[in-house]
Amino acid sequence: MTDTIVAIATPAASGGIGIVRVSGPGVPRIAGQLLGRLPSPRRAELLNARDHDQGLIDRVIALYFRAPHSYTGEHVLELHAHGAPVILDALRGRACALGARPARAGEFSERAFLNGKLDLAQAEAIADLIASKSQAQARAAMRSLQGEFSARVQSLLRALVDARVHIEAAIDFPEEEVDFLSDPALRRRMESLRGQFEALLVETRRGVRLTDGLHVVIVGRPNVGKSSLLNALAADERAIVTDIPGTTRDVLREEVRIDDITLTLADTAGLRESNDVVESEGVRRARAELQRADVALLVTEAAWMASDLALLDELPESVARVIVVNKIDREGANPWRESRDGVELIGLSARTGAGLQLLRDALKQRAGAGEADQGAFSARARHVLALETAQAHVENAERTLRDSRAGELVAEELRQAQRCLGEITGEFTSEDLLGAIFSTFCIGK
Ligand SMILES: Nc1nc2c(ncn2[C@@H]2O[C@H](COP(=O)(O)OP(=O)(O)OP(=O)(O)O)[C@@H](O)[C@H]2O)c(=O)[nH]1
Ligand SMILES: [Mg+2]
Repeated sequence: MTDTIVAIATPAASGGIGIVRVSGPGVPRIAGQLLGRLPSPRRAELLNARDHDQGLIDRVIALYFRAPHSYTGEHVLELHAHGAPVILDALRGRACALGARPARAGEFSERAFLNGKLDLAQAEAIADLIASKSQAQARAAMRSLQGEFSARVQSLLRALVDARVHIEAAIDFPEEEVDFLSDPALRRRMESLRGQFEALLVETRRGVRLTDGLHVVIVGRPNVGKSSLLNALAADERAIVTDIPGTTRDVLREEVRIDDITLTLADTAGLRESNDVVESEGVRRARAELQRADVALLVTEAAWMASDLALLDELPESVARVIVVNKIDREGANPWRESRDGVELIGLSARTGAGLQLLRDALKQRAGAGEADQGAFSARARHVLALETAQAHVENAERTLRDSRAGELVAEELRQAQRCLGEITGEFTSEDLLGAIFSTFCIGK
């Protein structure tokens, strides 16, 4: 039988109201002892919460949700007390004395998941909603919590199962198997499946960008003004700026908000060959940082531009590129922005701030500003990975079907793909994965 858990659900600080939450089969008994009686389900009742010696701990608004009609699916009791940490501690302590135990991080949500109240992607959306730093992030997380992302995964799962059933039926009738498997309708079905994977992957990657914020890496040769640009965007003297080439050695990260979007900016060491051990290490780190970037922000100056563009050649395809031609104040030029072959070029001055807004706008577009208003949902890197792996299995299945018509192998690839999708919603999960996910939640959630 499950035990009963208790936690303070509000932040650990003084506030107008603080909430203690209890979940599990022991709720009716604990309420009886603590409050004198169990409140009627779903009715706010003002009751005295008393200690073991009948001393008054606090007068609280008590809310009882009878299983299974609660967040966790178990009996849940919420005590809305005065928001003093000592009072909340006393209520929690009393619940423990009456048989509850302190909840682990995320344990209420984990129980909600285990009792089928939410799937895993929805549970993750709750954590993302709580952690969201902008309206856009909150809206996207709300959509996932409402099940929009899960519904997309489920519909893909159904298409996958249909294809599998089709193929397994063929295997069951060996004399007709080859005919079945060379049916053009089956091939079309597999093609359409691949298309659906592609579409969901695009949206899921966008969801991850919205959830995590964009990772922008500032690179360029020494002394072009990378650190100055970081400082200008952060509106703070974060990085050391000097006229000595090779000033920055380490990677310096700074979180920057542009309107509704969060960016992580990374300033890096200027790229050049160097005999200095420390600087060489800095250059190595700059290159490593680039491999993880969503956007590479290449800083250059008008005179260097042609040769500096070659630095972009080493970048992975998936990394977006924005080029900043800095120090336009020297020529007295006006800020400018143009787009060449999908690459943004912006002329600005990190020193005077002229043209900085053009750069902010460009970054905002890259980060998918406005996407949250177009129905984007929140997602996590783990979802992208599962989708990519599932997609690879579907591609294997398609190839096997085309090249060898080995029904068993095709069916097995599709089964694997199904497993991967099931990991997103939590149909297939290991204890380890669940532990890893819920342990990042806050206590009381
Ligand atoms: N005139 C002018 N000077 C600038 C501008 N931006 C930066 N500088 C100057 O260029 C020099 C180098 O600036 P940094 O920001 O340290 O350049 P960096 O690219 O970070 O250099 P490293 O860390 O050595 O790679 C400093 O003297 C800055 O004041 C600008 O927009 N206009
Ligand atoms: Mg620097």
